[in-house]
Amino acid sequence: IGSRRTLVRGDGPLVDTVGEEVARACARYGGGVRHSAPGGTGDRDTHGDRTGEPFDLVFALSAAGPLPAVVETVQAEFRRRRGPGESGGRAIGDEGFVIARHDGVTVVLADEAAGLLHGLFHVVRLGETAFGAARPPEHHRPAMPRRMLDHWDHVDVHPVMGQVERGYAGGSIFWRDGAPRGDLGRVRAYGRLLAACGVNAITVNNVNVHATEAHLLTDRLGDVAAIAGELRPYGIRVHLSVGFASPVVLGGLPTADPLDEDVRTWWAGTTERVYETIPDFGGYVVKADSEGQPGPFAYGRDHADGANALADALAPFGGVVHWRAFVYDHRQDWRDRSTDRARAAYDHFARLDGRFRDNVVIQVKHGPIDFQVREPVSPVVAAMPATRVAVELQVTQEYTGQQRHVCYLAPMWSEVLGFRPWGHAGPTVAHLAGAVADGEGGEHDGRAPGGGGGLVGVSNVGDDAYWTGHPLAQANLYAFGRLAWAPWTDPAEILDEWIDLTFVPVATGDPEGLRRTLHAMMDDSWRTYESYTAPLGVGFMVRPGHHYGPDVDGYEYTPWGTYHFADRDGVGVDRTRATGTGFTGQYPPPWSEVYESLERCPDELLLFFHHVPYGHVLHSGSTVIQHIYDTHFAGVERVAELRSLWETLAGTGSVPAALHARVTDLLDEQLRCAREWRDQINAYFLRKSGVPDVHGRRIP
Ligand code: BDP
Repeated sequence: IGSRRTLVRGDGPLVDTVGEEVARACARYGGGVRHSAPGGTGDRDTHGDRTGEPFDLVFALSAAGPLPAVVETVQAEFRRRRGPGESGGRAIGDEGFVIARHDGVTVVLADEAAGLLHGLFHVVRLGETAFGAARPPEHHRPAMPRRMLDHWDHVDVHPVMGQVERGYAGGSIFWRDGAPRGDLGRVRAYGRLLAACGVNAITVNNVNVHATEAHLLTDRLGDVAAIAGELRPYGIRVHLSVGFASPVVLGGLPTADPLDEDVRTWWAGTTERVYETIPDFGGYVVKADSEGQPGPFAYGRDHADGANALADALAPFGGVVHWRAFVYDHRQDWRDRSTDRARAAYDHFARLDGRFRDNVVIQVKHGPIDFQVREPVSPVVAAMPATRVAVELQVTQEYTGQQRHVCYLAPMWSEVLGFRPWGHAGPTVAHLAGAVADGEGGEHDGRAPGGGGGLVGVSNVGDDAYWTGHPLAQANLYAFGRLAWAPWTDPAEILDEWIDLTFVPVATGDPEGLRRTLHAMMDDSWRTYESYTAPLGVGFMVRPGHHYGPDVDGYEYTPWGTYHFADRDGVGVDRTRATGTGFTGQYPPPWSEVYESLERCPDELLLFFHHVPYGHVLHSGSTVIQHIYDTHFAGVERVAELRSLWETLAGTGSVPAALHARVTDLLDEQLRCAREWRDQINAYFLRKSGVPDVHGRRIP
């Protein structure tokens, strides 16, 4: 872009951002930019700059007429291709854009400025190809309307969790020691990064709302407004995590009962003041009756009563409440099988379907437990056809290596988004979360009337120089945004884009070699991580508290959870209807039957659904116990290979030296940790089962 002559046509803050982005690129590469508001005619006939030279690139808002002739041609061609009935005024859509190459000019056309901004980043992604052969108008628009990152940042430093709960990339970019960091330049740069990934909403504080952050809603709202001000030019709306007890904590009321009139008035007045300060405020995120957070149960109300009270306060301003379904009794009792943690969200929420306001989004973790390396898709996603549902992913790698291990998560997310709860003929999870594929009319079976709630990710960003601690963990941030925009994209293709955008511009070495090496390291890294950690879907074999490294029985005898039930005879959790907790019954057919059946249950989830003897033979032909040994040995070998692959890039100029050194150190830690996992898991199961490894390998 920077070496081209560019015309930016339109007005408004986001169009200014596009103009500034192009100007910034030009300052580096010597192109030229002309930014003209609607009504200007100088560029119409010649589609050239002041010197009469033709433009190479034009960004134009469809309403910013009269448009340069080349743009009009592209617009007409786009309409012709869309066919009758769809050629109305706003066919491109809120955040969509049309890109074409015609008559030697690359044209980006949008109905709204946000679309132009996304078009700009698309041109950056295309690189030189954007200026090659003629290309007919291509229409791009996000599949999901809301693509949101939730920050688990604390305003105060939490005594146990630190500044960022489950953060592995340094401190918060927003807060330090109870106050705003004041580095608004960094917040602006973050907005730019997010927009380039396709994200359009964030929450700026943790879902566990402690003393100081509660005040962000009222007397400290200015701190939130300052952040919103920096993110607005990149089309990103700010949301706030709020405590359900706010009317008591902040308003001095004796109750937070959602049906109490004073409570409702308090929420209405408070919310009105929020919108006076931040007119484009997104809404609230609430974790209620979960892990010690207050909620409607205290008043004998249910989660629909709770969510609707906040939704009513937000509705006049177009705001939404993201109400999390992560509700379980963390004092579960295994004498009562129905207290299975996996069942809890469905047991609480499914029966409330139809009772939520249109501006309530139920935010569901992708699996029924808690972001483990392998879980089935949460049955809640398919259980609420009359409710808007958002799917929540964990971009921060709490249970997947904490940004010290290479673990590219897009393949996992892609499996989740592509899962079809009703089998082949039904919609995917992406559809249920609101995704509309290009060419689809907009309605799809199973999607809630108000549209789906979108995709939410728990952010993996901090104040680290590489943003994400592990430089390769940036790929997860990028992939989150891209999958929220286009859930059907191949994870390997997303990785390619990320490699091109991140390394190729600075690489002096062989870009193809770099690409091959990074693919070899990252494509399967999630499965590699799974292979040397918790096997076959059991999960939670982590050290309690911080959740890094192995501890097979760390949580096994706590009331918070029981996850593997290993004894001398076998392992796994019986969640069947026949003899277990009955969790399989929360799925519609065919999955209720597939998971119930020991014969049909997929290997990778076997121990999530069944308790089996160590000698049970998997579909793969191996026994459970031999599978555990084999995958743990192989996983460590694979990490050693990753380490060698990365070594081949040393000194090649393909990646900056400091970055190379950082990743090398992290790979050393990954290898150390993978060996620790292998040895503990293998030793544990060897002792429990007494069954030796058929290959006689050393198990300490
Ligand atoms: C768990 C985290 C905890 C979060 C919780 C949540 O360990 O820090 O508060 O999820 O989602 O995975 O609220």
